[in-house]
Amino acid sequence: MRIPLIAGNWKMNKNPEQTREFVSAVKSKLPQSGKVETVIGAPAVDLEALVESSADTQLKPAAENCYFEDAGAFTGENSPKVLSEMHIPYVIIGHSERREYFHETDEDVNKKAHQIFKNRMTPILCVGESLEIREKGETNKWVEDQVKAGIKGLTEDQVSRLVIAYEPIWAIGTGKTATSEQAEEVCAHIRKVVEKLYSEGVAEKMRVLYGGSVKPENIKELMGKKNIDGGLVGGASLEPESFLQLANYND
Ligand code: G2H
Repeated sequence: MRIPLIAGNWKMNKNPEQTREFVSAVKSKLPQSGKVETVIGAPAVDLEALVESSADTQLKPAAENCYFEDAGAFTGENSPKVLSEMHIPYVIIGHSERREYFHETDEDVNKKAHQIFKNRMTPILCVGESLEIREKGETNKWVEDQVKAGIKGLTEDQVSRLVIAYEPIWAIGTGKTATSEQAEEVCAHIRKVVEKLYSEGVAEKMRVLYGGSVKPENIKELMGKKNIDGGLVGGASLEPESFLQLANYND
C-alpha cells in the first residue's frame, strides 16, 4: 500500500518568520503521516526555520533543489550532504522551472538523484511536457524519456522509494489543471515504464504525484485515480487553510 503524499512547493516565496507562522498554523491539524504524509518544499533560506519549527510535527521539510556534489568550489549551490545533516528527508529535483530558467538537464537530474539517495534522502523527481509536445501527441514518449534518463543507474530499492511528480508545464500556475483522466493516463504510463525497467513490485511501491494547479476543489478527484498517489502543490500550498484542506482531502 502506497501512503498518499501531499507536498507543497513554495518556490521562491516566504521568509523564515512566515515559515514559522505557517507551521504553527497547520501543525495541530495535519493528518497522521501513516495516513497521509505531508511535506513542504521551501527555499534554501527558509530551511532552518522549517526544520526547527516542524520538528515533532507531522510535517516534513523538503529542499527545492540541491547540487550533485557534497562540497567544493560550487558558488551558490546547496550541498545534499548538509541537507541530510539538517534532517531534511526530501529534495525536489528537475522541476520544469529549474529545467527552463536554470538549464537543469536530464543528466544533472540523474546525478542529483544518485547523490540524494547516497545521502539517505529521497528525491521528488519532476517530469512533464510542454503544450507543444502535448499537441503533437508525444506526451508519453517525452515523459518516458525524462523518467528513463532521471532514474538511470538507480537500484531497485532506490526506485521503490522514489517519488516522481508528473507536472504538465501548461498546467503550472496557469489555473489550467489537466483533467484527472489526462493526469492518470500519464501517471499510469510512468508506472509502466518503471515496471518494464525494473519489476512490477518496484513500480507498485514507487509513488507518483500529479502537479499543476492542484487545489482543494480538484484534489479529491485526482486522488481517486489508481496511479495518482498525491500532489505536488505550488500556489495552493502557500496558505495554511488551503494546505490543510489538501492534506485532509479524505475527511
Ligand atoms: C507546479 C506546481 C508545484 P502550481 O509547478 O510544483 O505549482 O500548483 O502553482 O501549479
